[in-house]
Amino acid sequence: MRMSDEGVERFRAPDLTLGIIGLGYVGVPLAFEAARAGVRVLGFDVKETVVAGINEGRSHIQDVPSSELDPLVRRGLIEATGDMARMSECDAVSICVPTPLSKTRDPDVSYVLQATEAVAAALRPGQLVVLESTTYPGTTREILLPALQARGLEVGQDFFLCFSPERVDPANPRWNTRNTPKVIGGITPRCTEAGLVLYRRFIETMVPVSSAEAAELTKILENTFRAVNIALVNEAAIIADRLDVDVWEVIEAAATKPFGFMKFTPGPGLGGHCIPVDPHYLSWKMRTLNYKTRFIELASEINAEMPVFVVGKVRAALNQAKKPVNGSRILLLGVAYKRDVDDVRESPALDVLRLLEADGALVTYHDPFVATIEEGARRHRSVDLTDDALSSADAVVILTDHSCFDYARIVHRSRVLVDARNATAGVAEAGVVGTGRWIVKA
Ligand code: SAJ
Repeated sequence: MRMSDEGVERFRAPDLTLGIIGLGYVGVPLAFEAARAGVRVLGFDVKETVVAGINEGRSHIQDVPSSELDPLVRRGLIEATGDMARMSECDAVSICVPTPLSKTRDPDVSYVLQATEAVAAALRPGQLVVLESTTYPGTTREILLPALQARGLEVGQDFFLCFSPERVDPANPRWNTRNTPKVIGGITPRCTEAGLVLYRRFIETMVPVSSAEAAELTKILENTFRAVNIALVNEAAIIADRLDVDVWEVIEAAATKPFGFMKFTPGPGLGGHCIPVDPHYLSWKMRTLNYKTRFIELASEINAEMPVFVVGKVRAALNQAKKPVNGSRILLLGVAYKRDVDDVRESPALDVLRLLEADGALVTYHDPFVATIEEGARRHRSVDLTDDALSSADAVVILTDHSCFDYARIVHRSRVLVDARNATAGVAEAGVVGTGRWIVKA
């Protein structure tokens, strides 16, 4: 069975249909950019609410407003479905499903496997398949390729297969799916070529590399770089604390170096669904090759220590106010994993909450982006940030430095205040108590 003669050129056709499996923070912006460039998109998702919402022109993704999605849906350029059999309608398929960690902190590629099975079941000559989900080097060749070739089709001849990592940074005001350079590596050079033809229709800059593994490792390196450097400044914070030095002052001073230094800032730990997770995919893969990725393991240990360090500061601040943690009313400000997002996945704030409750504190939180959180068997609701909520708390703890917070008001109204993000640095009334600027009032 030979590929249709069009081969790579097929992906230039005006009547191309691009399938996107997974309509989340990666899939929806990808669908949006492709459709805006005139490529018909058929999105696949297992959540009926997501499918229904998209088909009604409603976006559930911060970075793609419904007002911009709706016209594309009405023009028939974006359609969503839960029917995986419709994969056969697609000339190309981008797989944008989650790649989380399992409970044992090992790669969970179950979503990738499910998507691969659906693509393989409908695979036909001429199709291009691209995995975008962040994963360990070797996934494309070891998992997707055998499943697809089992259909009797030859990669690079009868179909194309690539890896092209997503580089979506939610809420980033400058970089989006269209203008962020996109790496791509195929199982064969013709696979890479096919991927370049497709993506160059709606991505400004494509960066071809020599193999799927090179593309997979590129993405993991990018995010491991962040995890390790964040761990470095977190260890610097612990070191500075023991030396009675203000780590933020030191980092600001180091950042004046115009070359050879890149600023990262300490905080309550490492959150998000990318940075804390992706390096463990590489660790796991390298263990199968009898190699221990020491930087990754050490960074993970140090980043995991930060919630304990912050709780230590809360304990010290309450102690100065002659109060035990046990029985104290503690208000957490911000539980999202980083500023101005609504995502709590792997958020260190949840660790801080868990540790304080384990010590008997009565913990509430306020986060304008996060209405409720499930912590163990407990459900917490975000409380209103009233003056009374601030002044009646035995301690207030800033864990996420959302831009919308009025830090002068928080400093003024709080009796005891711990700042894990140095968010109150510019507030005149913020007295520094103890080392660094962790304890702002006590
Ligand atoms: N963090 C620090 N100190 C820092 C930077 C981050 O403690 O100096 C913490 C954050 O609060 C958060 C975690 O680390 O809890 C991760 O922060 P992040 O800025 O890396 O945020 P993410 O997870 O949204 O990372 C995404 C990534 N994008 C992709 O994977 C496509 C990452 O590669 C981007 O570099 C990052 O956004 C970004 O630059 O914003």
